[in-house]
Amino acid sequence: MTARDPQRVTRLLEGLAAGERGAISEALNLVDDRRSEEREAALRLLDGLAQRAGSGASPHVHHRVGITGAPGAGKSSLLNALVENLHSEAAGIGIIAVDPSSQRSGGALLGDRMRLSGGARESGVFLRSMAARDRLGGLADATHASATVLSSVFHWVFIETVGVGQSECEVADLVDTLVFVAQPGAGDTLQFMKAGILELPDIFVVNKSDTGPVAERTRGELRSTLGLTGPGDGENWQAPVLLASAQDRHGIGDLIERIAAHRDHGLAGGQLAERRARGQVAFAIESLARRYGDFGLARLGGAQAIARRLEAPREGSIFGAVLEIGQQIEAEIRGA
Ligand SMILES: Nc1nc2c(ncn2[C@@H]2O[C@H](COP(=O)(O)OP(=O)(O)OP(=O)(O)O)[C@@H](O)[C@H]2O)c(=O)[nH]1
Ligand SMILES: [Mg+2]
Repeated sequence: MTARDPQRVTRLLEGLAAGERGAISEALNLVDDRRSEEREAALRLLDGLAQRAGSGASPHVHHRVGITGAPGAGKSSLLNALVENLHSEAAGIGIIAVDPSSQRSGGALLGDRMRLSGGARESGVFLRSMAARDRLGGLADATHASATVLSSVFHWVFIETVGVGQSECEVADLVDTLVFVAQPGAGDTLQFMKAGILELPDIFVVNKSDTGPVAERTRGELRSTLGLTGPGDGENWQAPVLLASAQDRHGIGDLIERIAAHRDHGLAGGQLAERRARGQVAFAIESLARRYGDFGLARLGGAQAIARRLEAPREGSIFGAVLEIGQQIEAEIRGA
């Protein structure tokens, strides 16, 4: 397919630069294609996007935000409210909804609601659902690649995932800001303490505040539990615990302000750049491991050695580095 259409990557890069919806869809399909013959084209496309971003006025022009939380906590509803609120900014919004299963499709629900809210298609909101069930924990490469495509077009990129512990760890470094949506009275705090990942979210929001005092109580619990992990100072971001109601559109403006404040904090202190670099390495290792297996990685000294190499300063994008390392692994295998 690639051989028959050598101009495909160039055409997609042009289409994305023009913000064409057809090009966005096709690019997302390409970077999510698991067939090996499409892999090189996907990496070349991503490399082209990264180079273009690097040559722009600001390398940090977009903002990737993860929305996580238990099933039914109201992630899609809150996202819908955020999108309505951000609409007026006209900066463009891309959304990746990682569906936990085919039965409960938050992404489809969100899509339906956006159609209901009207005008979303024309006004620069783009939604893509990804099935999580056949990913076997491998969120990093598909999410990073899709987010790279969307953030080449849109200022805001939201990624909705169902949080059950492991997925927060996976997604935390793939986004600039991680928002955890808690259910009133659902024992989220306890679950979090057990999983030992309370420190991952940058912002907590107890949704469904319209249901009464139990939301306020959950907020208090979360706050005191977070207090145990030590107070923030000028350098460390102290995760706020907010109250909101997606249903009543309460607390949405405050949530947006905190999300923006977290990005500004990370930009000023350098944490944002560090985090993006970690996310890139996670992407690269997962992508190489999926293609070549542990056996292939061992040819270049194993995953840790490759990660160290990727952490070192490099010319060019992470996608170019993945292509190059892949070629080296292939050469080693051929030579063996
Ligand atoms: N009372 C109340 N109900 C809400 C609120 N936000 C969401 N809900 C309801 O909670 C249910 C789940 O909402 P979703 O937005 O689909 O939740 P989700 O976290 O995206 O769910 P999954 O994607 O399936 O994990 C729906 O019935 C919503 O109508 C809120 O602020 N108040
Ligand atoms: Mg949902």
